[in-house]
Amino acid sequence: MTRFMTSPDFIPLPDYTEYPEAEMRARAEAFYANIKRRRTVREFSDRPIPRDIIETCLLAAGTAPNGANLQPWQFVVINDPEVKRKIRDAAEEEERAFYNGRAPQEWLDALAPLGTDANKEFLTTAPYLIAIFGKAYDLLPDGTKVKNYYVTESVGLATGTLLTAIHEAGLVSLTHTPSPMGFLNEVLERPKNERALILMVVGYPAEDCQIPRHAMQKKALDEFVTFI
Ligand code: IYR
Repeated sequence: MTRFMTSPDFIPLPDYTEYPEAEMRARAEAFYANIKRRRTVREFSDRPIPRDIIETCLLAAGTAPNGANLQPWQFVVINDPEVKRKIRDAAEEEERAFYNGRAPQEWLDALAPLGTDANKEFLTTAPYLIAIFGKAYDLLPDGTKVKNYYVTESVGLATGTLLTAIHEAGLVSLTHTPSPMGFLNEVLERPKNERALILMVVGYPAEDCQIPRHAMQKKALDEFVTFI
């Protein structure tokens, strides 16, 4: 990819499709009906998933809008059981510290309805873990640093796109955020311009998978939207 200054070069908007208003409405409603079925899951099956499906979902994630189209992200896809084990051990160590003192009571109270604890079995059960890193800067082959922009926003947008693609494919996910996540740089041998922001867990739900009822409560439109 070119990182030196280039002048603007425009092409006609490719592949845009306009729908008649009624169809637009139906499509928006159909999308909402589908995406509202998405649930975060913490109990995964160990059933394997073909890698090409994950690759296609990642290609979808890579289309997300981002700062200056510098695409300041790195996705590390983990299927190796030994690496999953290392991640689980390190994550559980951080989580034990979190649940046994680091987290303020107010935070623990907010988490109480989810029933989460330091045990992260899904990190070794699920077929795929995807560690998502934001890159503060890129390193050119000669060692020059090139700054990236809106890294957390960009990674958030790409992660949302990935999550939607995974749901659309018929799989489930968990956006896991063990905190702090510095151990992912060590376990995955990532350079220091990369900062782990989310550890996504992907797979089929366990046969007896349950979710907290609390997760079903979504705000009504007028509780989170203001029209002016
Ligand atoms: N990282 C911890 C705690 C946790 C925090 C939030 I905010 C959540 O929405 C869920 C969990 C854990 O994974 O258990």
